Amino acid sequence: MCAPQLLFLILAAAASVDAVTYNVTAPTEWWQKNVIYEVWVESFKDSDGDGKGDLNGIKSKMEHFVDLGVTCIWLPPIYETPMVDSGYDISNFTAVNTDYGTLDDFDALVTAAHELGLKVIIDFVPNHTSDEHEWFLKAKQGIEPYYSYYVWNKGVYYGDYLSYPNNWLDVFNDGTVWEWVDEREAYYLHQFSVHEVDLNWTNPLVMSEMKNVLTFWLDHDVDGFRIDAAPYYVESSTLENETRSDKDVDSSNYFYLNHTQTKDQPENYPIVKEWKEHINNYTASKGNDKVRFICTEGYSDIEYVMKWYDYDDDFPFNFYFIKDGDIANDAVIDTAEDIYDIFIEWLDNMPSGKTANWVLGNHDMNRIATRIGLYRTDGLHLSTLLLPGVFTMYNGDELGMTNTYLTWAETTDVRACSTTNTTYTLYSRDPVRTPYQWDNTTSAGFSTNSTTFLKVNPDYVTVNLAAEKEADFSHYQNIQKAIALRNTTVWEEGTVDVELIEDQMVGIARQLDGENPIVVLMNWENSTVTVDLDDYFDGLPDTLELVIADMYSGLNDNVGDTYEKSSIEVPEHGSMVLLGVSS
Ligand SMILES: *[C@@H]1O[C@H](CO)[C@@H](O)[C@H](O)[C@H]1NC(C)=O
Ligand SMILES: *[C@@H]1O[C@H](CO)[C@@H](O)[C@H](O)[C@H]1NC(C)=O
Ligand SMILES: *[C@@H]1O[C@H](CO)[C@@H](O)[C@H](O)[C@H]1NC(C)=O
Ligand SMILES: *[C@@H]1O[C@H](CO)[C@@H](O)[C@H](O)[C@H]1NC(C)=O
Ligand SMILES: *[C@@H]1O[C@H](CO)[C@@H](O)[C@H](O)[C@H]1NC(C)=O
Ligand SMILES: *[C@@H]1O[C@H](CO)[C@@H](O)[C@H](O)[C@H]1NC(C)=O
Ligand SMILES: *[C@@H]1O[C@H](CO)[C@@H](O)[C@H](O)[C@H]1NC(C)=O
Ligand SMILES: *[C@@H]1O[C@H](CO)[C@@H](O)[C@H](O)[C@H]1NC(C)=O
Ligand SMILES: *[C@@H]1O[C@H](CO)[C@@H](O)[C@H](O)[C@H]1NC(C)=O
Ligand SMILES: *[C@@H]1O[C@H](CO)[C@@H](O)[C@H](O)[C@H]1NC(C)=O
Ligand SMILES: *[C@@H]1O[C@H](CO)[C@@H](O)[C@H](O)[C@H]1NC(C)=O
Ligand SMILES: CC(=O)N[C@H]1CO[C@H](CO)[C@@H](O)[C@@H]1O
Ligand SMILES: [Ca+2]
Ligand SMILES: [Ca+2]
Repeated sequence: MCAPQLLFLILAAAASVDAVTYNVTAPTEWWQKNVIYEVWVESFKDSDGDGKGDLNGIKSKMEHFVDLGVTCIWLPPIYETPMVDSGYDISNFTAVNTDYGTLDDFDALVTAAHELGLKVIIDFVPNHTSDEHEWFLKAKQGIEPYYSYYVWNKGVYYGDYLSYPNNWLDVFNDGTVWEWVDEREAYYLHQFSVHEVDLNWTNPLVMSEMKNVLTFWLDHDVDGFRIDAAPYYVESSTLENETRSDKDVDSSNYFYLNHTQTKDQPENYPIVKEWKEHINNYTASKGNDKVRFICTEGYSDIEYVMKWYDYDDDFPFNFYFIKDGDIANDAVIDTAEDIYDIFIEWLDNMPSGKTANWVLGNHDMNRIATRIGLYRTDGLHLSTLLLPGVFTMYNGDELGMTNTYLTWAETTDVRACSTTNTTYTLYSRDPVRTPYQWDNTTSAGFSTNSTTFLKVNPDYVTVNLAAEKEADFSHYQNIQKAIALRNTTVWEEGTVDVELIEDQMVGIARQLDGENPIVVLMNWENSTVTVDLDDYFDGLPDTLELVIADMYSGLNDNVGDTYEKSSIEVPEHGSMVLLGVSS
């Protein structure tokens, strides 16, 4: 009785495998295999004891990138700045912030990175300049061509009463985007802080100035650019009011309105395409075959995000683990199905032949470990690292760093300071920007100074790189192992199959003829799942070896064991990476 019944079950199971399998375009260029590591300059490593990170600090830690296996570092703005918005308010696009070092220090950093085979990309911030930029200082005096570099408006009279041209609100919740300048008797537009003045992207001179900025940094040998705030370049020229959103927030809050006039305008896309062409022209003019890439930052609905791919953007950041489309809310990642949906949404919508990418954290968002719990961070990292595409990691996430609690008095972030002592924690980005935790010495090894620009997370005594390197098992070591697995043909070219298993587990299989497949099982919930892989995936070998187990799975001692594919027990909120054993 038993044997035929078993056979029937197997057949039924095989027939029920109706998974969508995605083909993967094999990477041909270096950046397509990247793990990009975001180095938040201010908080990474202080070389001179002033309590702030700097370029020489980063240069002194190059071995960290190599050890972890990252292939590219991304430096957020390192430019001259009054530091109103952590350096995104730039007063000179071609000068280095003196707190961080000099242009020579930058060159030395790039050289040191290149010697180790690492790439360096930098932030390009074209939406706005600081109000202290020389262009704006001249614009305020009415000097052309600088006046027309910015977006001015004389306002609207209601009888004798002069008011803003429309109801647009800035992203940082200060209220209107319009700021009055007496000398000019006009308002200028700012989509972010009042000290970040939007450039006029319908002015060809602005394009030509910003191309010069790109050329300047290309001459300093950068490998590409991460392009800031891409949905915000051009605003609707009709200046129409935006309509009320359905959000129950204060009328000065950005989310009070639907941003149909100030965000995702069609004119933004060709601008980025032109920069990419400019970069390609630069490369051609140098007569070498160095490949440089760009990627764009923008939180929008999927249709607007995917459109970047059609305009020669190598990839738009995939922020769906971070925010929902319209950035009002943190992305919902409460269930295995939420995660499955995010994976599938990107893979389904991405134009064919393009490179996917995954982001779990950055300098603007709550730490991923804080959001989903430390006991689940390995699982989400292992899954996303082993899907095809570029992975962008925020410094410290490889250690399982969590948000640092800061009081209102300790808060410095411009986005939070415009709010109140009871609501600031909803807006402050300081908790994710505290110093990197190198070891258990003074200031976590970040600085010799015991006072640092933001305080060190008190958990540094145990949560630090040195400890995680020494430990038998750690978040760091797991992530390091997953990164190493990306250097395989099956990761590069294998098909990808993503499955939702019993509504509480996400399974991923990467397969390629002649190669041992990679299988990731991530159990999101607090109960054990026993799975027969044949119910979900075709063509796996009978046995698989456990190569990585998450920190809290209780399976750390089982690494190296083999499992039968017909019955794999995945512990509560446990994750496993298995490698097929060839028969
Ligand atoms: C993937 O490639 C295989 C072999 O080239 C082909 O048969 C299959 O239709 C492709 N699948 C998809 C979803 O494009
Ligand atoms: C230590 O850091 C604090 C704050 O970052 C700074 O005010 C102080 O000058 C620094 N001390 C030294 C010796 O540089
Ligand atoms: C930016 O700084 C550089 C180096 O100090 C200087 O040569 C250049 O004139 C400055 N540019 C502007 C627009 O202020
Ligand atoms: C636009 O919004 C402002 C501020 O709410 C309001 O005063 C003005 O009447 C609106 N204009 C139009 C054309 O609706
Ligand atoms: C932007 O620049 C264009 C071209 O120089 C100019 O015609 C226009 O008036 C400027 N726009 C604003 C809003 O200042
Ligand atoms: C405003 O946005 C909400 C979603 O936040 C959407 O449901 C609504 O249809 C939008 N309204 C308009 C007028 O676009
Ligand atoms: C790139 O070079 C081509 C050929 O010289 C030229 O036609 C084009 O305008 C250049 N593109 C940019 C963005 O400078
Ligand atoms: C917040 O600020 C108000 C007024 O500035 C003060 O009365 C109140 O005690 C503060 N609340 C907290 C929680 O600090
Ligand atoms: C500090 O770190 C060192 C090296 O990682 C370790 O040997 C030592 O036990 C740690 N001390 C404390 C108090 O945790
Ligand atoms: C990737 O694997 C190849 C051999 O397959 C090896 O030579 C190379 O060193 C590996 N690269 C990294 C970064 O691990
Ligand atoms: C699931 O397990 C984690 C870690 O043991 C625990 O922190 C969390 O509260 C549990 N959740 C539920 C719903 O039981
Ligand atoms: C994720 C990110 O880089 N966000 C930046 C977007 O642009 C604004 C203004 O430049 C910055 O404040 C954000 O940090
Ligand atoms: Ca320093
Ligand atoms: Ca703009």
